[in-house]
Amino acid sequence: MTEFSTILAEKHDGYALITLNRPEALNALNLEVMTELTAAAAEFDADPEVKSIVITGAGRAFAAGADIKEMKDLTFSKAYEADWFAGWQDLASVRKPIIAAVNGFALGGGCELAMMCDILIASEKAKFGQPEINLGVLPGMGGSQRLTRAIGKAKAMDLCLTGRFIGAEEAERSGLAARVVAPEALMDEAVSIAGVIAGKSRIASALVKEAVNLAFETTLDQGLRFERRLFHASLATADQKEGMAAFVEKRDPQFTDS
Ligand code: CO8
Repeated sequence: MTEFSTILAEKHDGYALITLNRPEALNALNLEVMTELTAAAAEFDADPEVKSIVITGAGRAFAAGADIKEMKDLTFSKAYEADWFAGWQDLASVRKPIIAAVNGFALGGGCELAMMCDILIASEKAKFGQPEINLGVLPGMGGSQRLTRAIGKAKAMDLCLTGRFIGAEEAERSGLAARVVAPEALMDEAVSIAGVIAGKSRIASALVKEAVNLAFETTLDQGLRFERRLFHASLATADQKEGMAAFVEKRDPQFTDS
């Protein structure tokens, strides 16, 4: 595993854990974090022993947004020419399930990073928001798009136009978080979800992720057709034969990710 300086990247049995590790800056996302996190995620995506990736933050934040100190003197021409922060798209392209374990502030780019993940679980202490409006800008890593799709126009406009923060309970009620747990139970919950995913077929997980994500991109008719085709394709896998045989034989399946 490559050595990183702004994140911790660890491989565990069946899953990987990435911890944003700039607690003194509330894990603000700078270019180095983006480069390291996307590189670590790509490495784990390519590792057959890793079935899912958990992302969390060290200290009292998941991530308090893009690094304002890095951004404050950025100019349009520099940002445009470098297509600044486009690299985050690499995380959204990871094919394995990513679990966001949101331990504290998930603001601006931090909320957007959590929304790039596939299962978002929140500690009761988590706070979500898109406060870019307070800085004279707007969300830039998907907040206007993924948040609107996740919680609808009314709430997305509320959060993006006022910059107010919402707690974990409101995030779950709104459809942003899948589960809320006590702070001390957060990592156990994330690891337990990773454990459940580790028992499934890696191919089936990737098919699920691809199909669900397409729902954000396409019409219902095309999405349904795509889902059906993927289902047809799943019949070509050894894991489908094993999964269905195990059901009929009343035993646990032994998937081989093939
Ligand atoms: N960037 C840089 N440093 C930060 C950030 C940040 N986003 N957030 C916190 N910090 C730093 C603080 O400056 C402080 O450092 P220092 O000790 O050196 O002064 C340290 O973290 C602790 O923060 P606070 O003292 O402010 O802690 P509080 O408990 O008082 O407040 C808050 C916590 C409420 C989270 C507060 O820190 C805050 O409001 N942070 C900024 C939140 C924010 O506005 N986030 C949005 C940033 S913009 C963005 O994310 C755009 C993403 C799209 C990029 C564009 C792509 C094209």
